Amino acid sequence: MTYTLPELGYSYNALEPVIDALTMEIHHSKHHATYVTNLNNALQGADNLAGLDVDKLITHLDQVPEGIRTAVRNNGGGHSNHTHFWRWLSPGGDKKPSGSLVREIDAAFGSMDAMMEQFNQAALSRFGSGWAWLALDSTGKLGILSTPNQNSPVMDGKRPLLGLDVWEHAYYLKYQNRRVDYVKAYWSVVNWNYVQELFKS
Ligand code: MN3
Repeated sequence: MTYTLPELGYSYNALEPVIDALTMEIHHSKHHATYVTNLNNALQGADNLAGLDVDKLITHLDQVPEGIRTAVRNNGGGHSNHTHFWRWLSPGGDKKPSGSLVREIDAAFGSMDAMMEQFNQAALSRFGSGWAWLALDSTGKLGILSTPNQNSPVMDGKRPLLGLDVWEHAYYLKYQNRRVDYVKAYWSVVNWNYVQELFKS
């Protein structure tokens, strides 16, 4: 089995004006597609690994041969992160979380606004390329973190609930150097249904 580029589930212009169509098209059909291609290439001949769910693959990087470990970290991480990312986005967004997730966020951060503030800080203080995350640690505790490159919280035994790509390729065409505007605008297109689905699973 080889890894494949997932469908977006909406059109490239569906997130306008928050994320422009050209950015979405290049991000999905070029950047994500390249991670998939490079991951498949790296795993050629490693038949015991190539069939694994990508999150399982990157959870156990220590079991990946050293010669391809960096390629699997970067491209497996890239494939996992972007596969989630397309689902964290939804035209118009899905309003706010509800039920047990809201209670959990309130308990961990004090309020939804406080969680968003911490998440924004993580996204803005990530130097260079990477991601900001709302994630569950192995004890089930919610936290905010950021990772460099295409590293995923999964690689540290955590479970991402929400992530934001802060690589320049995710926003530069529309926002140029104004990462702060991109980060703030993100909240209006977050698909909370998917966040809750991940929280419950
Ligand atoms: Mn990206």
